[in-house]
Amino acid sequence: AAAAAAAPQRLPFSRVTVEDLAFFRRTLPGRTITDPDLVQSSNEDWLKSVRGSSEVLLRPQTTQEVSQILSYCNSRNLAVNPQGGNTGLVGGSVPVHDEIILSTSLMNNILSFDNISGILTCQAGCVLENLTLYLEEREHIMPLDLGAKGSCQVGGNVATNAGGLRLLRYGSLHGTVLGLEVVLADGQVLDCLSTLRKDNTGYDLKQLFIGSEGTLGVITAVSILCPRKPKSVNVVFLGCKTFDQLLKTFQLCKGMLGEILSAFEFLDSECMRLLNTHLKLPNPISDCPFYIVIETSGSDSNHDSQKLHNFLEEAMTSLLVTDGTVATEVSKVKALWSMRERVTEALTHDGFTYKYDVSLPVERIYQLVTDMRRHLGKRARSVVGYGHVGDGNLHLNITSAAKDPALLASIEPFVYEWTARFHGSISAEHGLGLKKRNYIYYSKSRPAVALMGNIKTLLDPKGILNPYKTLPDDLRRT
Ligand code: FAD
Ligand code: 2HG
Ligand code: ZN
Repeated sequence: AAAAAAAPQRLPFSRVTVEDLAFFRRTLPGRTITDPDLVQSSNEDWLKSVRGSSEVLLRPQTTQEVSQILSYCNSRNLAVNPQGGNTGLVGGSVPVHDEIILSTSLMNNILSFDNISGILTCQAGCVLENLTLYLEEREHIMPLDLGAKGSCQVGGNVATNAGGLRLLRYGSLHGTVLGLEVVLADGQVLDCLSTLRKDNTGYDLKQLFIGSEGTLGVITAVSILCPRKPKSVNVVFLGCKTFDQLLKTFQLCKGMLGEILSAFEFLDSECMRLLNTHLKLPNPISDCPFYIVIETSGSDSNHDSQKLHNFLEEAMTSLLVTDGTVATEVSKVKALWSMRERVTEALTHDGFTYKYDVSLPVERIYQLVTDMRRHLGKRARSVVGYGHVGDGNLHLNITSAAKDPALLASIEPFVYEWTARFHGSISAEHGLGLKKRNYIYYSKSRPAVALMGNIKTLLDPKGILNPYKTLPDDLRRT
């Protein structure tokens, strides 16, 4: 089972029988996996921090198959764990006990793309990077981008309401997802796969499933609004002495780059140390306490570079930034981006990692890192801060040589209380999954959580979909 302290008791679901397996094999011939070696990697999360003990991995290809499986599991009272690319960071993507794993990996067909509207419709198991490559050939891009792009799937992105590196420009999936097809717990197919920008015919039901982390239904297809591929992209990597200067640079940047600004991200010198040490990525500029990654995306390279030049001149002469480098060429753009995208990977080599993903008023975000450092002293190996400054979203990560319950007790609830004091969110973009479910009350009122519970009961009366996740234990019906 999962991490001892967090592992909830198994609920009284049925156990998989030989008759159940026979049904699955008839429904999904050759795609009902029970070889423990093959099921193993789907039982463990990307961070290798939680592990389930499922003995069955199902790989449907069609919505109809998903519907048949869920209808059967619901009638048999068998628990199901929907799984996409298994890159989730809160323990939501793997079973806690013996839940059946329902993987969308083989549901990877693109259904349609409208070149005029930019609307893409595809199955949930399409890998984000493959969609990006498909769209780039058609002069478009996905409205989201994240470090896990090579493995995460669009269904998983929608199920977690993933934010990522472009949210500042293109907004959240609550705005860019136009339609969803979802299979409900009892096997009913809910077709909300609209491809309309505007549709006010009553409640916008698809929104319920965006960020529902596999607890309300299995997303089988997505239609999403994709922006045009920008003709001109520049990336700037800058260094600052203080976080206050970094914030002033953000303000200056918004004013001077305006509509071409597409990302404003940061990392601290501790992140840089981990990139240097564990991934051998050299610092592209001189050593500074803070680093900024700014991306511009526009339609006219002369116009964009003129604006960028003016901004950089102002940032340098006003001494907001101490050093910097600019990239326009694709390979250098990628290299600068990897300094930000690969921090998560670098951390995995530093030891056991405790992850926090909070939203706060932007001027507060780094204060949490310095307060945590002071609070923990020498007990932690590294305390690092990075994230999506433009969205007021900090990633605070703390490492130690091994799993350390005493260290954890010093971090939590300190970090949650700190966040609640400034009316922040204890999960800005990764969701609650298994690890954060019981901390929901730091960010949501009791009536709001109770209403979530009622919605869960309405859509999944037997609670078979991703049990033990997202909703706090005190709501769970046994
Ligand atoms: P999984 O990990 O397989 O599943 C995640 C959750 O969604 C689980 O609860 C699962 O049950 C559910 N789920 C998956 N597919 C479906 C479906 N079809 N229907 C219903 N439920 C489903 N997140 C961000 O928000 N921003 C980032 O910048 C970001 N960067 C990352 C970088 C790295 C290196 C890594 C490892 C992770 C990162 N993540 C980020 C976290 C993660 O949430 C995203 O990677 C991604 O959205 C998860 O997609 P997935 O297909 O891997 O889903
Ligand atoms: C990012 O922005 C991801 O890089 C991962 O959301 C953050 O690992 C983390 O804490
Ligand atoms: Zn992030």
